[in-house]
Amino acid sequence: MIKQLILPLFAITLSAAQPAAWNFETETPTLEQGWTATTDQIVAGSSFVQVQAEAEAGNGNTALRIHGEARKNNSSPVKEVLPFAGAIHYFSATPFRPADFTQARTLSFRAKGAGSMEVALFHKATGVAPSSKTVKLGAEWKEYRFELSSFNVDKAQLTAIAFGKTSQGTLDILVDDIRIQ
Ligand SMILES: [Ca+2]
Repeated sequence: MIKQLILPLFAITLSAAQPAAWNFETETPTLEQGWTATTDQIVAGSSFVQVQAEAEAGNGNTALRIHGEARKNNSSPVKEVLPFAGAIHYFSATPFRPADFTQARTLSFRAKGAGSMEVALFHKATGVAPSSKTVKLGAEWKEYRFELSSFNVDKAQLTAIAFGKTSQGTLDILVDDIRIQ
């Protein structure tokens, strides 16, 4: 029921946000383009998030900043949905249309911030339910690298990647150099 509700809402809310293509394998000043906020507000939750490209002081680098809070949902029907707040990137111009990453082996990125965050991969077979991993963040940049196979998703039909939080708490993170290759 909830899944059936979420799918059309995702499509309506986010269909205009994506560029036609986004190259993971070339670091450019605009690497962070194509990311957009996603929260449980689409199912009347109260989590909130801001997603923006943020210039680092002094070194000319730009990173993806995700800032907000995942809040517990107390009212029906939202209580059936985990709180979530984060940034999502769809691999196709149409959200949830699959893209083929058969040739890719790893997902890597740098991140820093407080607490922990989840990195989630979506694939066609499970729709809006992603396969995710939790990473601990620190005050300094750290590189994270995962074998795509460890996510147990179909690489030929990936639909989106997201960074965020699915448990109560604030979110204040920077992510950069995101690559699937
Ligand atoms: Ca960068």
